[in-house]
Amino acid sequence: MRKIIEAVHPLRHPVIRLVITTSFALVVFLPLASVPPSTSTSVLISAVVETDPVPHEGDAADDPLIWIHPTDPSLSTVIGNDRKGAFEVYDLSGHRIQSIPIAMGNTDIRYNFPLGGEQVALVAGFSFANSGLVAWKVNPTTRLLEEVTAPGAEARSGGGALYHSLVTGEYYWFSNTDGVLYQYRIFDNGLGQVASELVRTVNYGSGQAEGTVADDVHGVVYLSEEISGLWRLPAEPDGGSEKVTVDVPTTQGGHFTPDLEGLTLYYRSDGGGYLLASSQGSDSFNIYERGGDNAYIGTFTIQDGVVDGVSASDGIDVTNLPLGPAFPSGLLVVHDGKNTENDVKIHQNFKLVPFDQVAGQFGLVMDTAWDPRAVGGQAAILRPRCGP
Ligand SMILES: [Ca+2]
Ligand SMILES: [Ca+2]
Repeated sequence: MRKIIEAVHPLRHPVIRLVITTSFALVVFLPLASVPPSTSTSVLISAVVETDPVPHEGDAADDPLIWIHPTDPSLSTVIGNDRKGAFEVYDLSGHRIQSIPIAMGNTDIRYNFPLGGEQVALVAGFSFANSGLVAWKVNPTTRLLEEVTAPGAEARSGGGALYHSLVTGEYYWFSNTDGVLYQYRIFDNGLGQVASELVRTVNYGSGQAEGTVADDVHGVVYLSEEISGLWRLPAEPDGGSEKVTVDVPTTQGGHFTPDLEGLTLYYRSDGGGYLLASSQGSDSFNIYERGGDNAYIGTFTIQDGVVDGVSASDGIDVTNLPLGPAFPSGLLVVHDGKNTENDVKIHQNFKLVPFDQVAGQFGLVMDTAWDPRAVGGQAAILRPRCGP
């Protein structure tokens, strides 16, 4: 079913509010009519920049995100976690400019979050250190993170992602934990700190899960259950529990090799774009249409180039927005599970890939006009999940 909902931003029209109630529902499992059989031949691409290695050894780095500078996109940063005890900010040359000694799980970013009388770029995620939500605002002058967590802010372990609703203007954190989706509304507690409250719980699966990404325009959330499937669910708190199958493992005729890990979305202004997923077991990445039935497009691998290639990737992030001369058509950032220097394995890091390298290989339609920094900041239209 397709429908268009005109949504006016509630900051301008505060009368528009939905009553959000905590709900608990079993999933209605609606498998896609057919997942096209695997025909993937991995296309080879190279990264052009790698970040400084994370401080801890072993499988430590995990999930990157991209913060886009408000006026000069070449000053944007990559923010990534070292699960063993560091949360770090890197410039687009890969150099570390901040390291916060905290063990974080998955994190995400949204813009224009109302906090302490201003609108801030908010970075948030689950912290192993306090078993709850931790949030920072990005200082646009220093480009560094400043913590703004309210005492006792809740979140669950596992994967997670932020979501901004075009229906209500509210912001949410999703925790994706062992086949259960927990949705928390996040808000200013009145003291300029980010608090959370659980508003929805959906049992959608049974296995270990991590990759999570929400589509603010289409109002859906994608979830990777590591060994069994890539799913799509409604993102609104009252959206119900209808689960759609996007993909299944190659052993079942699909296109990923478990574990299925990080997910990210490439937005286009017309509502089209792409969903990218890390197929960790094959050291590669899948591309799907963002719209329609999320049709599978192709698979690529990041091979050795000016920096070493990428294997066993956990988290990924992408932006369509040009980020200066090095990334004129957007940026893909991925975790590298085996970082090497002169063929010697060293601490893990993150690799930066110009998105046009990906797009060019698959004939993807790019859009450098969509601005993620506009999310939450202006009137917008909630689009139907139309075709690509
Ligand atoms: Ca590598
Ligand atoms: Ca390297």
